[in-house]
Amino acid sequence: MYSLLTNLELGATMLFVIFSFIAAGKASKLVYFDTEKMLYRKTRKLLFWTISLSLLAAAVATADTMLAATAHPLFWMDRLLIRTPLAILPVLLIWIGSFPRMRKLLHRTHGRTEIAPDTARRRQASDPAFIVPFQLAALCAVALFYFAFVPPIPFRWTAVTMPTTVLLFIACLLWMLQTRRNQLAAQAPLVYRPWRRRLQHTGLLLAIAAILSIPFLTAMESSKLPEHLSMMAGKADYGLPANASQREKLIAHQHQHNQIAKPASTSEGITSTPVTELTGPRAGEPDRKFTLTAQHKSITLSSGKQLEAWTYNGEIPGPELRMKEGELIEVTLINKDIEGGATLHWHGLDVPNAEDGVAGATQNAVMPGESFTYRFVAEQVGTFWYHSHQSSKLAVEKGLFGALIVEPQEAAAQAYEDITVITHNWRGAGMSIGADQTVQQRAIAPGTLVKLRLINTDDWVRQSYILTGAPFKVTAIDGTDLTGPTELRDTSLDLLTGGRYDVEFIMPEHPVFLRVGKGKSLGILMSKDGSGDIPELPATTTFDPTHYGKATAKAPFDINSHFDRAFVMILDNRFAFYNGGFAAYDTINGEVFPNTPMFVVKEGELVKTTIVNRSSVEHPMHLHGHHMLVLSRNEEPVTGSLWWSDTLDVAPGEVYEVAFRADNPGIWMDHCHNLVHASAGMTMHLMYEGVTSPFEVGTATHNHPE
Ligand SMILES: [Cu+2]
Repeated sequence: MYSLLTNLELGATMLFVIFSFIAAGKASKLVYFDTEKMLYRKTRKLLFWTISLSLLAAAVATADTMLAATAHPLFWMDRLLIRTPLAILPVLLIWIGSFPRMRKLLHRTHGRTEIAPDTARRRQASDPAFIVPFQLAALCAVALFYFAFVPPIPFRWTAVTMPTTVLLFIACLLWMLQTRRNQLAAQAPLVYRPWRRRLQHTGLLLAIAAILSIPFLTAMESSKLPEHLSMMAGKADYGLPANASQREKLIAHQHQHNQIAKPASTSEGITSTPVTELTGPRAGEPDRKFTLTAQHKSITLSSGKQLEAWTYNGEIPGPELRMKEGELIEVTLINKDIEGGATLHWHGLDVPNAEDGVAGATQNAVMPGESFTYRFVAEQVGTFWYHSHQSSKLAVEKGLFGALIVEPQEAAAQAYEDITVITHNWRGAGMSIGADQTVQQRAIAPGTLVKLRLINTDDWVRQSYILTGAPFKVTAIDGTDLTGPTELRDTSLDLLTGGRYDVEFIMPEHPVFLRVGKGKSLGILMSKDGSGDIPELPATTTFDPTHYGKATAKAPFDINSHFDRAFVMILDNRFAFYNGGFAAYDTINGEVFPNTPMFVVKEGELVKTTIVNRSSVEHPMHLHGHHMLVLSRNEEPVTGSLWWSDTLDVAPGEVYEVAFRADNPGIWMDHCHNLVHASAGMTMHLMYEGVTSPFEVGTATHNHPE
C-alpha cells in the first residue's frame, strides 16, 4: 500500500511538473495571437490543461490523504502539510482567478474571425489574475519536485522556510512582469519574437544556474571526506528520555555538546575508556585457535566459471569456524596480499568492542604483511558469519567472508545433520551456495533431524529459500533461538543481506528440496540416496516472524518498559552530497556519513529505537555488538516467540520499534547491510559515553570501513 501510494503521488507530481510548464507557456503566449479566432481556440485549449492539472493535484492530495489515514506521521507529515498544498493552491487560484476570465474571453471571442484582437481583448489575454496562476502552478511544481527529492524530514524549519521564501519572491516577480506586459499590451499589439524569447529564457536559466552553482559547488567540495576523521566527532543524538526532567537535563547537555570534537566523556563521573582496552580476555590459553590468511586466489566455481577472488586461506567462502559455547577463541588474521587491507568482523556475535573488527573505529586495517589477533569468548549459540569490515562492500563481494557456528556446550538430545547454506552472488558468475552453483545432492536417512543454517551474504539481494517435501520449523533468527516454533509448509523464507534463519525438519521417505531463489538450478536435494526428482514449486507465502512461535521465555523488557533513551532512525532516499559527489543517496535522518547522527548512550541504559523506512527500497539495518528485541512492526506489537535481531529487514513503508540494553560499551557501527548503501554513506554509529577511539577514518588513513 505504501509503495503504491507513494508511487502514485510521485507519478502525479512528475506529470504535474510537465503539464504545468506546458500550461504556463500556453497561457503566457495568448496575448501574442493576432486574430480573435486564434485567441478563442488557444484559450479554449487552456481548459483542457486546467482540468488535467486539477486531476493531477487531486491525485497527489488523495494519495497523501490516504497515507495520512493509514501510516505513521513520519511518512506523510511533509506530504500532507507541504506537498499537497503546493499542488492544490495553484489549481484553486486557476479556478478562482483564471477560469472566470477565461470564460469571459471565450464569450467575447466566440464566433469571431480573422480580426485582430482589440485593446480590451489584449488586456484580457494578458491579465495577471488570468495568467499568473498558471505560471504559479509551474513554480509550485518545481517546489513539489524539490520537496519530493529533498524531503524536509526530520523536520527542520529552515528546510521549509528557505525554499518557500524563494518561491514567494519569484511569484511576486512573475506578477510584476505580467502587470508590465499587461500595460504594454494595452498600448499596442505585442509582437511574438520567438528567438528573442528563447534567448531571454536561456539567459535567465544561465543566470539561475550561475547563482545556484556557487552554493552547489561549495557543498560538493565540503562533502569530501577529510584526510583524518575521528569516529568520536559526529553529530551527537542523545535521544529523548521518557522522563521530562531528565529530558530537560539532556537537552541542556545536547546544546553544550552539539558537536563532539573531543572524547565523548561528557557526563559527570564517567571516566574515559579507550576502545583498545575493551578487549576479550587477553590472558589464558585459548580453547580453540584459528588462523585466517587474507589472500588473492584464482578460484573455479562448480559451474566452471573462473573468479579472481579475495579469500581467507585460499577458499571461498572462507573456512567455516565452528566452536563451542563458552570457549575462549583466538583468531589470527594475516594479510598476505590484499593491498587495501582487511579485518575480521564477527557478524551477530556480540564480542567486546576491541574485537569487533571495524577499521577506523575499533582497530586499524591490517595491511599486507601485517597481522592482528582477536580473542573472545563465544557466548551465544547459533549461526553467525564473519567478514572483512575494511572496504566491506568490495571485500565481501570478492569473497572475504565465511560462516561461524557456535554449538551448545552440551550435545543435543537428538543427533542431527547440520548443513550450512551460505549463499552469495559472485559478480559476473552468479548465485551460489558457497562455491557451488548447481544442485547439491545429499543422502540422508529417513527419520534424521536436519538443521539448515541459512545465511545470505549477498549485497542487494532479497534471497528466498523455499523448502519443499517436508514440514519444517524456523528454530532461530539471527543466531538466537525461537521458542515454541510451529510447523510451516509452502513458506518462503526471505533474507536480506546479513540475515540468518535456522530451519529444522525430520527427513521423510521422499526427497526434500531446498530451493535458493525460485528456480530449480540452485539448491540442495536431500533424499535416501541423494537422487530423486526436484519437487515443483508450490504457491508460497512469506514467513513472518512477528507472530511466530510461543512466548515461553519472559522478556527482559517489553513495549511498556521504561526506556532511558528513545531514538528515531529515519531511512530515506534523497538528493545529497557525499564525498564530492551529488546523487540520490540512501540516508539516515536525512544525512549521509559523516553527517548521520551518532546515538549516544550510557552503559546500563535501556534504549528504544524507532526505525522508519520512508524510502522506496528495503534496508537490512545491522547494529554491531547488540541484539535488538523487536517490539512492534507498523505499531502492532510482536507476539509469539521473542524475536531478537541483529540485521533487521525494514521494507519501504514499515516502522519498527526495537530495544536493547546498552551492556557492551564501545563505538558500534549501525548501518545498512546492503553494503552498496553503506559504502555510499548509509552508516552511523552507537557511541557509549566515555569511550574514546585512537583510530581514524579519512582519505589520508588506510581505514575505509565500508
Ligand atoms: Cu540500505
